[in-house]
Amino acid sequence: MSKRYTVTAALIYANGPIHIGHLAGCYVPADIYVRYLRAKGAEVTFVSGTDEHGVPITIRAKKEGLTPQAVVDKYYTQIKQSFEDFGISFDVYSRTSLPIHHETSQEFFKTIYDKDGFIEEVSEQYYDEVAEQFLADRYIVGTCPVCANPNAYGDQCERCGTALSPLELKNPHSTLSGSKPVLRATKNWFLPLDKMQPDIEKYVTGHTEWKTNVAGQCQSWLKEGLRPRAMTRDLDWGIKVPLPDTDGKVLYVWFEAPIGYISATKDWLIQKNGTDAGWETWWRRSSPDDQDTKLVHFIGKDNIVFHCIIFPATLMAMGEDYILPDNVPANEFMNLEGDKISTSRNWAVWLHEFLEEMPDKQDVLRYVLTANAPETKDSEFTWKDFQTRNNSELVAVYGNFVNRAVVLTHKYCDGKVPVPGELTDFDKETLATLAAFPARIAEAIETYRFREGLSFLMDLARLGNKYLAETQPWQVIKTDAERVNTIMNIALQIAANLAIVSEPFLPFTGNKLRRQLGNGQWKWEEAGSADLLAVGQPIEDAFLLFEKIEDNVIEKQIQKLHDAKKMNELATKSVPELKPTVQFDDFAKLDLRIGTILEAERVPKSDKLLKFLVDDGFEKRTILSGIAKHFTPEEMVGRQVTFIANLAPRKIMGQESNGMILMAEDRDGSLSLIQPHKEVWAGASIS
Ligand code: B3M
Ligand code: ZN
Repeated sequence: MSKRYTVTAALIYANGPIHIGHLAGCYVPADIYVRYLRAKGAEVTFVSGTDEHGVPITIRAKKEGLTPQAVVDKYYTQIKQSFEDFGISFDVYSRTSLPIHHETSQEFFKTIYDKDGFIEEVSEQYYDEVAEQFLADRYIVGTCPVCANPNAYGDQCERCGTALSPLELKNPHSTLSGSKPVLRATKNWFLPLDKMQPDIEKYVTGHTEWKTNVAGQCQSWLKEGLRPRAMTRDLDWGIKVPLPDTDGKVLYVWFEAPIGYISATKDWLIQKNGTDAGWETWWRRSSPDDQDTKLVHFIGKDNIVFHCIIFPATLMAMGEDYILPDNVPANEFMNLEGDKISTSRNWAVWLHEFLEEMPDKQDVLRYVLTANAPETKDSEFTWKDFQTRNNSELVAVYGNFVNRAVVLTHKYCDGKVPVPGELTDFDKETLATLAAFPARIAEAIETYRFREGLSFLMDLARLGNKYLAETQPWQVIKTDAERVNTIMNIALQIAANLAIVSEPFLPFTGNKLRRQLGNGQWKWEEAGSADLLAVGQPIEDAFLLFEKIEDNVIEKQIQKLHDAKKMNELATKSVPELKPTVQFDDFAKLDLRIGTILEAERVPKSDKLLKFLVDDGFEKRTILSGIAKHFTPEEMVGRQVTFIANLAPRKIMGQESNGMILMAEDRDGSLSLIQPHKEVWAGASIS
């Protein structure tokens, strides 16, 4: 084992609340890893924070009608709270808008610049002359050259998935002003990744232990050949480029954000000690063969190349003594109820909402997200699975074992850890199995196989259940109270072990269980022992660690998900496109009139049609209309309506219709009659 660990979890954009996908992809695994390391007594710092620059922030600000600063302030607070609530045990939750980060990333830029580590290049970029600014790729929309989608972005077409550059778009226009952007020359500073390729390749291929999804993405980038990448951008929201005459230029967000891990480490030390002295021990080697600190980045799959290629390249450009990431155990994505999680479509389980409705179920969610973690491929969260895993695993296996051990101890052993007698072969076998568990769990965690680690943990609870089921203390008590003492001692020792190995995965439960068993302060190294609990130690009264979740709770959540998506669809639905222009003469051919409905009835065998008798001023005419799902015949009688009076008669379901009643369709699909604002004479013509 290394001596010291610097563990980072992605600096998420502060442009919205966080959902279960974030937790599953990066934060829960990172937290399991760190809690385990701490329990082992390793020196570790666990840093994260929010990424507060870049176009995602400015886009959100525009959408919410706030300043970028107001957006990041709002979401920083909310995101930080959600992580705390779920027990993600960061040493510091920092933010990239802090002065310490601005200074640190500017120093990085300046150092590389002074070493001639950048190439300066003038290139042509799109400029919006109305908004008076250069346009980030996301601010340019045009027609996709591949699939002709008229709403493709400058970096990607979301319809066909093609990665694009703004220059490839046909009919580009700026989403800021709607104007047609012009090309303008601008100078930027590029990291020559092409020249660095041999070093990067050596570094990446040296890590044969990386996960295949991670290694695969790196290999495909390397195979294509790395290209110089601009580390500055023409934007106004971000960290100023620390060079003269660079107004309107900021550091590329993917240059500075990973440096945010270093700034966060400094922020942590400043909060703790009043100074950032000592930050280097977490990030730099004291000598070429100093291997004491291991750097691990937890991220989601969309951030792989930035952590495995671009950030290491930045660190290499800084000098040889920077520690490079030892591992980047990125996860794939978690889907939700058969569909991709999507913030824009509001298809997500938001953490703050989950907690409002299930305030004591953090561990249940941590459990389900880990048991289903997208470690090697995309995985799926469903509410049914959440319920099943809670009811038939956490309640029926884990909770049931602990509950039985505690209840029986109170019943047969006066609520105290009893004196064990002689061990049977079965006892010895059980204890030997127990002793092997912690190492298996540890190995799984150290190799980033958290799903497997969690399944071993549940196997330990199963071992406890099996032990009680086979030794049957409730039978034995009738004849042999001493034997029951041995049985209960062993069952309680298993429970204490369960508390230790649960702590990384299910910290709330591990802690409750530890307190129930007398508040022992065990280290990971003690796990496996059958002597964790001293004879005579009082055990607290039984309480339920997990509660059954009923069907109606789950149904409500599923309904909520669909409702939220629907609401979002309605809110973002745009009005139907305009039809092509018609000439006035064409319009004048239509005879639009007001009529009064005299009679209304349903059309037999049709659930859509209503039949009306309408007073049109000359006579009574029959008009059929497909609105039976929206109006009853009774509520239509007596109303004035707008209708087309000169539409050629049509036969519908064997009945002749002489005209058409006009309706407006609302956003949610409901229909509204078009009526004069005061009663007019039947037959009034509309022009
Ligand atoms: N902010 C992307 C994201 O929020 C980016 C991660 C930065 S990690 C240094 O998904
Ligand atoms: Zn396309």
